Amino acid sequence: MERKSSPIAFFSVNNGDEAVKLLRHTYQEISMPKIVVYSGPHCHFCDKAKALLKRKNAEFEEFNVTEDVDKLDEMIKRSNGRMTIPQIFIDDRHIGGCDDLYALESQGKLDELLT
Ligand SMILES: N[C@@H](CCC(=O)N[C@@H](CS)C(=O)NCC(=O)O)C(=O)O
Repeated sequence: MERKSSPIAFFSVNNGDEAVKLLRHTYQEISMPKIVVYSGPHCHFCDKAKALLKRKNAEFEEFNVTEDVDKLDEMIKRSNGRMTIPQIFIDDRHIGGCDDLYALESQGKLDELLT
């Protein structure tokens, strides 16, 4: 499963608590799934999908495909021809659109994909 790569950080800390805090933060960064949302403006389904991800404290990268034709092509290819927005990917797994994301949530399957 692909995870976000994290740059190696060099830091100095004053005490153990600070070191633990920094290590925990770094671990969380590394273990977070990589989420991509292809979206556009004035899109109710995009807003609704992003609201659910935000409620879950899931960070995501967002591409406005109405302003970026390369990203639009990428979205269509990655989603096997689907052209509606949003299209959502978690760790390169194609989730689908807003309804698909909410369906995973109501089946109790979303949290495991986000951790
Ligand atoms: N069922 C889809 C609906 C998505 C949808 O209809 N999105 C609109 C924008 S809010 C869209 O892409 N419309 C263009 C089209 O239908 O071709 C989902 O849950 O994501």
